[in-house]
Amino acid sequence: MKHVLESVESQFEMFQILNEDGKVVAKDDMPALSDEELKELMRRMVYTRILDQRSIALNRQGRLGFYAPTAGQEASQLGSHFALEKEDFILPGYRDVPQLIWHGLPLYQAFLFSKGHFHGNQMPEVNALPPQIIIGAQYVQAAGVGLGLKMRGKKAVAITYTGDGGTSQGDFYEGMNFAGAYAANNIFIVQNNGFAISVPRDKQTAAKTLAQKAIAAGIEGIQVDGMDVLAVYAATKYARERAIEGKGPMLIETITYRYGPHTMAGDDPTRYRSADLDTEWEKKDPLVRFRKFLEGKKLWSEEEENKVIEQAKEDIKEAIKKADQYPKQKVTDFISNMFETLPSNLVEQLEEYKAKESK
Ligand SMILES: Cc1ncc(C[n+]2csc(CCOP(=O)(O)OP(=O)(O)O)c2C)c(N)n1
Repeated sequence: MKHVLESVESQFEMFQILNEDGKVVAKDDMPALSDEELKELMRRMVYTRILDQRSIALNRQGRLGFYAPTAGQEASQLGSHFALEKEDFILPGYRDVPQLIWHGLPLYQAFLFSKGHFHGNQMPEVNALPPQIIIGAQYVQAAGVGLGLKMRGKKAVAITYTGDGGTSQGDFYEGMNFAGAYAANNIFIVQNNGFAISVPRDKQTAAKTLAQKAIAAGIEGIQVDGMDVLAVYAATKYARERAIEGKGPMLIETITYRYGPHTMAGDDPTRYRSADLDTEWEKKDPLVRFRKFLEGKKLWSEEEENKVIEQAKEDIKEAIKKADQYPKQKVTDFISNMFETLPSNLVEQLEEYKAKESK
């Protein structure tokens, strides 16, 4: 009897394709990506790292508001996104803006989101919901979207993201349980970066892995090296294929790390993380690892990387200019953009503010 838990937990060994030296350790699991696709994955990670650095600087200059840094998590975010198609729906958390951008959200809108402008949450051309601040809550919404896609016979999935802290929320279980019961078209990602703001992962749960939480919902679960972009891609691709075949959702735990603070709102990670831990994780860096792999295949060069960096800086300059010049929002804007059909109390408020704004 006492070995029951151990035998469950031992099934969740971390899946990896590239080790820290960029060497393939699971040849049979190597995804079938063309050289151009492999390079595109690298381009996206480099671009996103620059976007993160610039966003932090823009925040410090007072040109961006809310911002949750992404450096360290590129493989988790972009590897999972690369397995998606345009018709798939993303239900992101506040840190998952890069996936929205690569799904088609214009950069200036991502900046407007950061400025708290309603237009940053408008996704007419992109299959996505606005980023959710309430942790875990997107799992419930995602289950609904996943079921909707299934009922309409769509060959598409709803993918959602939370962090290790989010797995302690009731919504996390409710969403997965519902999606499991209806074999909905879902992929549930937990980006386990070791900390929920300052709370370490081992204070969240006695469970050895977060992936094993799939078992209670009767769905598939896997733990993946979240610093290995190929492993994250392969796991998500597999999950997507299963889901659209009607085989139900999957939970993917990516083991990752955020180098920066939780958000730019005053968090100081040196108060809860040691410099040694940071150094340990920097050795696993997703960009360094994938760069080594690509260089080994003669697919990447410094020149190529510099081109991406210059392009990113150029795009960011244009986008922040556009976001800065975008018409300021009025109170009536965000009231009228909150619901498709406004509840009666808000109709009253809308009228009140319309009158004030016309003065
Ligand atoms: C339901 C709820 N409770 C508390 C908070 C406050 N809060 C914001 S972020 C956060 C920690 C989230 O950590 P994690 O889920 O690991 O995600 P990460 O920020 O590391 O990506 C908390 C507790 C919240 N947003 N929602």
